[in-house]
Amino acid sequence: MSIILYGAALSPFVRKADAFLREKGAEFELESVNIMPMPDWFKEISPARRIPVLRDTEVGSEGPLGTIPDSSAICAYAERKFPEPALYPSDPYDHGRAVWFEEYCDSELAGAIGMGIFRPIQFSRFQGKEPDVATAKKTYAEKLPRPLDYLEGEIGSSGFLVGESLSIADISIACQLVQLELVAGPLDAARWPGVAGLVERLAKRASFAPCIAICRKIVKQDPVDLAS
Ligand SMILES: N[C@@H](CCC(=O)N[C@@H](CS)C(=O)NCC(=O)O)C(=O)O
Repeated sequence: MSIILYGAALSPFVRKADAFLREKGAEFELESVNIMPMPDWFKEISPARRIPVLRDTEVGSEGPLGTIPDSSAICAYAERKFPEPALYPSDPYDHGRAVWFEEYCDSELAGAIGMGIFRPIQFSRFQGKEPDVATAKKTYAEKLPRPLDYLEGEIGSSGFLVGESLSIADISIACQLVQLELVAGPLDAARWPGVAGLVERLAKRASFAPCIAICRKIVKQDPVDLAS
């Protein structure tokens, strides 16, 4: 197999690259890397010390040659390597918007969900501690509504963020919200119907389902109710 994706299913950024490659119908292998602590061989190919990193063995099979770090760079690479189906719109404005949503979800949404909710709940559990529900509830109440309200208003009548078909924008939002769902249950569909519907549809796709199934086996505990 020429493509290897290094990472761990529980990372929303690995999930993004994984789902993107699956939507492309690309053959690849997800090779698990434990980053706590990060092995030396992986540090050599991950200058930012983060997962995911992709290796294309047709380009190089050892060391940094043939590797691409960062989910956004990986998706941009995969779009060129496997052009069909296109997951970045060809229209210049739509393309710009899709890249913007990718960036927004990877930064604003990921920051609130990852640092403010997932870590306080799940990392505490991994360490054998009680989940820090107070921090997660505060984030849910104070930091999550603004990005979700914004994204809710951007979802078109097609049910997608940009244009009439699935794009990197939809994959990016779903990857982060699956992270929320793993520890806090489904998003409030009465408050954010467009976002909740989009995530529900994507989570059922063959591109997302395998990774989510692995994550559910890792996160065994019942979701924490953050809304009350
Ligand atoms: N911008 C990066 C972010 C990747 C990232 O933050 N990955 C996390 C896991 S979810 C990581 O590797 N963290 C390592 C650490 O915090 O030590 C991307 O899109 O790939």
